Amino acid sequence: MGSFRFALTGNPNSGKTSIFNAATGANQKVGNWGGVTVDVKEGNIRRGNDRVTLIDIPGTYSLSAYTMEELVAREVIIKGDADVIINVLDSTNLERNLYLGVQVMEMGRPMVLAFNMSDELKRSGTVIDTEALSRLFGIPIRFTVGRNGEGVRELLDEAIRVAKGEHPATRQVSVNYGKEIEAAIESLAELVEKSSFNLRGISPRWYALKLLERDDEILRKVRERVPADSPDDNVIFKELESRSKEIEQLYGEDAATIISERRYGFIIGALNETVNKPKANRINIS
Ligand code: GDP
Ligand code: MG
Ligand code: K
Repeated sequence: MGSFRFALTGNPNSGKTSIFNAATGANQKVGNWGGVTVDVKEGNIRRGNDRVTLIDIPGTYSLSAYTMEELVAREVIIKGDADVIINVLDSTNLERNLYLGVQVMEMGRPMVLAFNMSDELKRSGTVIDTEALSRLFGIPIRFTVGRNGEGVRELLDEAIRVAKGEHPATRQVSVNYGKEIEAAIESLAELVEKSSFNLRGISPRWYALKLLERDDEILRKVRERVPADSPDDNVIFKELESRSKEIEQLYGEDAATIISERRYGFIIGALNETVNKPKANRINIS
């Protein structure tokens, strides 16, 4: 018996609200969190002896910019105080949807993936080896159809198992960004962890990545921790500047570009191994 909070994240139109509605029915209320830039909705569910509060972002976010999608996801994760993140993906568009998915994985919170739109996927004839993909990511995957609620119970039960620490496959994989960037991540993560900066349950590695990616919000938050220091006196910024310069000299491109390329490479590699698209109909010319 337990009481858990699950937050829904994912790209716009991946099916979050459909899953939220299928799971919570009429049992919903608009949440009121201080200082949150996005509205939130909470719904309560009982599964056997367990109580689950599910969190969604109502409204349509036509914010298709990658960085905006990620900012919304991260706000819900950090402020929603969620035990488990349910990241919803349009399974017919995994290459794009996993870009956000992997960034959420990098936050290091317990997680489940909903491969939604599985009705469309089936129609397309594409077959995904979710068992292999789940092993690769170290995260459970469930097929869902948000529109009619198919698979939503199983998804919630999976998330409950993760929340209770009962799931065998919850070892989150991390993208390997290459020797120099990994070294920079390691040293920045250590500095972030040692500082007075409040990690809010998010992995130090994620903060290190965001710093190397020149993420405005995280740069600002790290800067706020040392109001008395000039940026030059701040050990985190000093390390960031020297590592960034090193990486840029080595690759001829900034760290953010390399990180983004490697993240895509990881996703494409994972999908190449696990997704089988139907062969295009052969055109008979003879
Ligand atoms: P959100 O932006 O992530 O909250 O996505 P919504 O739940 O609003 O869904 C976006 C659109 O996709 C809506 O028109 C839904 O009816 C539709 N939709 C959601 N889930 C599914 C699904 O599993 N299969 C199909 N075919 N459509 C879906
Ligand atoms: Mg929605
Ligand atoms: K970013």
